[in-house]
Amino acid sequence: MTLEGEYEPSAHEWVRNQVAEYEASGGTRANTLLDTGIPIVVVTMRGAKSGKIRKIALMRVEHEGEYAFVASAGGAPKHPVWYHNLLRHPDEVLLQDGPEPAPVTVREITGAEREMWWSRAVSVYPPYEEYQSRTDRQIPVLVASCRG
Ligand code: F42
Repeated sequence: MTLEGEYEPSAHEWVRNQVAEYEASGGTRANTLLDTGIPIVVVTMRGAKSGKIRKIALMRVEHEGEYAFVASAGGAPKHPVWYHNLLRHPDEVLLQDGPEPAPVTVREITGAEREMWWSRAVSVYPPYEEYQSRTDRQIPVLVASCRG
């Protein structure tokens, strides 16, 4: 499964290398965050302005077939750019968690639903809590559901 369009690799070399290795190995290599041993997933999307195909890696936060995408960007003052892409094109998203990417629909969550997913995300990757303490922005949480 692919999205039609011109692929523009991430501006971050370590991210584009991790995405490339993950895809080339069918998710058997480069499938954790550096040496933490914590699993990641690869998300393919359409750029909000360029319309190009963009790919990023995110921590794997999964529950009953749905996934949370946490727009932490390490606690940076601004949301990561991919957050705007996903809001602009929520139905042009692929999620790769293993050998093959699959189509998903993405939506931002708030309130109690966000709190529930936030605690799931922090239990997978505790540094998210630290990232939130570094910034005044509330770190957005999106949920990806399989698109039939
Ligand atoms: N980032 C997270 O936020 N959360 C995570 O859980 C996470 C885990 C993770 C695990 C492994 C790994 O290797 C990286 C991980 N990252 C995580 C980092 C993540 O993959 C992204 O690199 C990071 O969040 C920054 O995303 P970004 O979309 O802000 O990337 C920037 C640097 C970027 O690529 N900018 C491009 C550029 O040319 O400067 C533009 C990209 C783009 O999408 N442009 C849009 C377009 O239209 O094409 C325009 C969008 C607009 O509105 O301007």
